Amino acid sequence: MKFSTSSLFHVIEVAFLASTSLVLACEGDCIVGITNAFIGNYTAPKESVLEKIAERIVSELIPNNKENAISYLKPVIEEYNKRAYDYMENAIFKSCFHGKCLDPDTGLEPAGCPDPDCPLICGTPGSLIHFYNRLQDIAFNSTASLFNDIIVSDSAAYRQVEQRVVKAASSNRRRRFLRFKRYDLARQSGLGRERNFQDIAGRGEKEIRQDLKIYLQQFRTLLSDACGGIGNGIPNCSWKRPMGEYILSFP
Ligand SMILES: *[C@@H]1O[C@H](CO)[C@@H](O)[C@H](O)[C@H]1NC(C)=O
Ligand SMILES: *[C@@H]1O[C@H](CO)[C@@H](O)[C@H](O)[C@H]1NC(C)=O
Ligand SMILES: CC(=O)N[C@H]1CO[C@H](CO)[C@@H](O)[C@@H]1O
Repeated sequence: MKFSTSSLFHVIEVAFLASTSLVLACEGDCIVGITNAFIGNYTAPKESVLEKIAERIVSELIPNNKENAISYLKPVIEEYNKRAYDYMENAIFKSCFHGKCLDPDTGLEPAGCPDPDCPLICGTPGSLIHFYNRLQDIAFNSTASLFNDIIVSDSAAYRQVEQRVVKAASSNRRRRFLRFKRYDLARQSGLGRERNFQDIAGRGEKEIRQDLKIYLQQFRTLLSDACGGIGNGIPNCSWKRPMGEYILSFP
């Protein structure tokens, strides 16, 4: 009696584990939750980098700027926010962590899968834990690559930023030019001075566009710095412990 009860239990337990391990994977809420968690965690480092870039743009290209520096970047920030979820989900799950965890040699699911620590790359919480370093690198790369995409692709959002900056920079040059001209007229020297002013006033529109793109393309490098350095394993953008707990909260 004793024997048969426990073996019955055993059968039920095995059947339960087998049936659940077939459905347990990082899908649905797990995918959405983890994607959003990384996007949320990147908010602070990303914003600090955008602020640095915006301040540099203003200080180098728009002296005497009156606007909030970050407002020049608003169109690309909005575009980024619009695309961030799909881009991150695609990078983490569609491109990497998906599918069943079956050992190619045995055709079986290895120990530790789907939880808590699964030694195959697949779509389970345990796999995200086992390959956490890879996961954190993907999240970093996705954050940096999306921003770069928006900049280098000459997206509509990027062109709006360009227009705003060029406009602010040239109205500024115009103001300075008028000031210079008044000074110049007062000194009663003529045209030669105007041409000279172009040199000190600095950049024409083309150069402003070039510089703007260079500053914006610093995003990846500055994000790496804010994260404590790619070479150091981005310690400040790992969030290994809270993220690990969160990942394992999914069955
Ligand atoms: C970074 O992300 C982009 C876009 O998802 C991808 O094309 C590229 O291969 C990734 N690079 C690395 C090193 O993962
Ligand atoms: C990384 O985090 C540590 C500990 O919170 C902090 O002292 C350090 O300044 C951070 N590094 C960067 C680049 O933000
Ligand atoms: C700094 C930060 O935002 N940490 C959060 C990262 O995401 C996990 C999972 O949502 C949170 O628990 C952390 O607080």
